[in-house]
Amino acid sequence: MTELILYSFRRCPYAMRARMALLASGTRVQLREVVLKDKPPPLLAASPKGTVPVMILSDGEVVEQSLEIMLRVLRSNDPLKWMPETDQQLHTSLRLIASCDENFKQHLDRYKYPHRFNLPDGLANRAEGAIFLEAIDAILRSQSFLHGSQWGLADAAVAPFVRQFAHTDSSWFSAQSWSALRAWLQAFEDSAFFATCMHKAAPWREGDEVSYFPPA
Ligand SMILES: N[C@@H](CCC(=O)N[C@@H](CS)C(=O)NCC(=O)O)C(=O)O
Repeated sequence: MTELILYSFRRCPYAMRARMALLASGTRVQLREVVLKDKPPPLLAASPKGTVPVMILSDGEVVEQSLEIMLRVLRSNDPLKWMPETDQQLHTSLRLIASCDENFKQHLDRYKYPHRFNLPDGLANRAEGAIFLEAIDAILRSQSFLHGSQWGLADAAVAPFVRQFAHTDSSWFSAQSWSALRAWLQAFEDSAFFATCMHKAAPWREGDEVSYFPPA
């Protein structure tokens, strides 16, 4: 059978969430680490939009969105029970993820790289992003994880973005009153799961020896 392929970039938060879902579902893929400034032609041929992650299924189907990759692999195998159990819970998780992707991510980018957006600084966007983080902290005060009593889809989808926000100015982040959020993020960063997802891989070129995720 043809092996699954994942075009990925180690530090990309979208690719991180896809790799976490692959790991959680026990799905092995051929890993093709991409240099964003020099995307390999087979990636662009499969997915001309040119973002990562992109997963190629064994029948050649191309899955081009990180959340779609998560849902595909978890729907086919979910031993850790990362998928919400009810439609209502799935709806709640997807709403939170959409708020991260559609709103929080924009503020994160502007907070992190204000000059790219012709902004004098990222402070207004930091304040806007903080509204999402306050909401997450409130959820985490009432339940251990965004998914519920255990880590799941919403946690894996959102944590890589919260991590980037936190590391943009860690002293400022530590000074905020979000103790539940900080503990949740710290546990994620300290986990063996995270370490496996962040395993370093050399950039892939056509003809290279195959490397896999999860790594051997
Ligand atoms: N909506 C896409 C977004 C993916 C995305 O924007 N990835 C970034 C890297 S973090 C990318 O590939 N950017 C293209 C580039 O920088 O050339 C998804 O969820 O997969």
